[in-house]
Amino acid sequence: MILDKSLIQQYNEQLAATQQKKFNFLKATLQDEGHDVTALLEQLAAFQIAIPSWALGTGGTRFGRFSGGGEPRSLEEKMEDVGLLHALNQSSGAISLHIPWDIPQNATAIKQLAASFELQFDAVNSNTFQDQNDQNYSYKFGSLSHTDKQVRDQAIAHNVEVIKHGIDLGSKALTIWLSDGTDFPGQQNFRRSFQRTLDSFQQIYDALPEDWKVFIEYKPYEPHFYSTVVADWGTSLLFCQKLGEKALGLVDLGHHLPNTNIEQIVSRFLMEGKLGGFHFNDSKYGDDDLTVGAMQPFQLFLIFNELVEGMASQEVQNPALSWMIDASHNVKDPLEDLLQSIEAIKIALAQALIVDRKKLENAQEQNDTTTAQEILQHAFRTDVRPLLAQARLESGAAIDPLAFYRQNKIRQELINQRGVKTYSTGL
Ligand code: LRH
Ligand code: MN
Ligand code: MN
Repeated sequence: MILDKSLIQQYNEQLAATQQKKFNFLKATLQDEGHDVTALLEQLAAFQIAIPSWALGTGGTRFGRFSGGGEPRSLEEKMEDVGLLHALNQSSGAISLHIPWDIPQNATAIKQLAASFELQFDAVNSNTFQDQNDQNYSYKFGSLSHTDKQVRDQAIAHNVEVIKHGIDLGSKALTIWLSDGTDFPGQQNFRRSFQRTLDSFQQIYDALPEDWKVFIEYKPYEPHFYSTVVADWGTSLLFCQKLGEKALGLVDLGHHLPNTNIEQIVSRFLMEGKLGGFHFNDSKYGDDDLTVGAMQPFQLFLIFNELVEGMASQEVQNPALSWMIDASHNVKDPLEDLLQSIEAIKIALAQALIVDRKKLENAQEQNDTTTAQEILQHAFRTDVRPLLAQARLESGAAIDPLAFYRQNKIRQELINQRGVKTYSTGL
């Protein structure tokens, strides 16, 4: 489904007066506080978040999937959905593919299609956490860490294949998430598992083109429940440091034990110039993959606070980051869910951008804890939504993408085109 842009314009005209009123008030407030509102709008408009190809259908639990209908049935239709999101908010100008869930059969045609929706390809993801029908060896007891060299070689070859697909599409990074781990004490030797994995990573690293990066994603448990090989940010960093410059850590917000201070992890990675990117989602218990900002918006803000501070600091030398969503679940329309996630990410970014950095630094130097806390709370409690809406309006997106989506019955239109019983590939 291709959106007629004049529909968005007409819709915005209806909301323009109210938007103007809200924006003028916020603009004046922010200017009084010393902010350059034009610069803020530019930063917000430029910020793009990649949509995972596996999040466009319902998913999210191991126990069942309840399709709402109209799900994309092919990679082409997935890209159409991302194109739709991008047309609605002008903030989703990239897609991240999971292979072999989404294999680009004809890279040239896929690239052309992407260009027609103004989409780029962010990191490509490999999958050695599931067995495929045509593979020789099973990953039941691991892939890149496996005790058997033949299994490791098969998993390495898959990653090299994924890099090739990425090259054909113009992607510049490979994300590796390993499910490798153990379920019982004594099942494997921790040190040897690490060393075998390092050796496998090294071979994949050697296959990376000059201008590519590899992101090493960590996760403490699931599907294995005693240990995982890349369990935490420390292990990820260790691998990255051993591998070299192109290897960077990937922070999936759901991949932490409860109450972990993720913002501090972000700061540490940045300090070492080793942060590659994010998989945004939210959670209450574990790797829940819920809509970004649904549970812990303050944590999200604190993460962005570290990012904004770190990326602006002369002391930090970190490459540009990959911003990706990794969320999928069962009860909401996936497109609505993604619109909400993007909004939450941009709210956190905008709030982090309006933190009074000088005053905060001063309060920190003076050990004025109350003032430091007040400064962060003030930014977090500012309703920045009119700023986001203004950035959208000025870039031709819908003032309120979700309301537009509902008003124009887009899901119904997708169901009419694709059918009620549709299940897209993914989790
Ligand atoms: C693992 C994970 C990883 C996978 C994706 C489907 O939990 O976060 O990023 O590639 O889910
Ligand atoms: Mn992830
Ligand atoms: Mn995950």
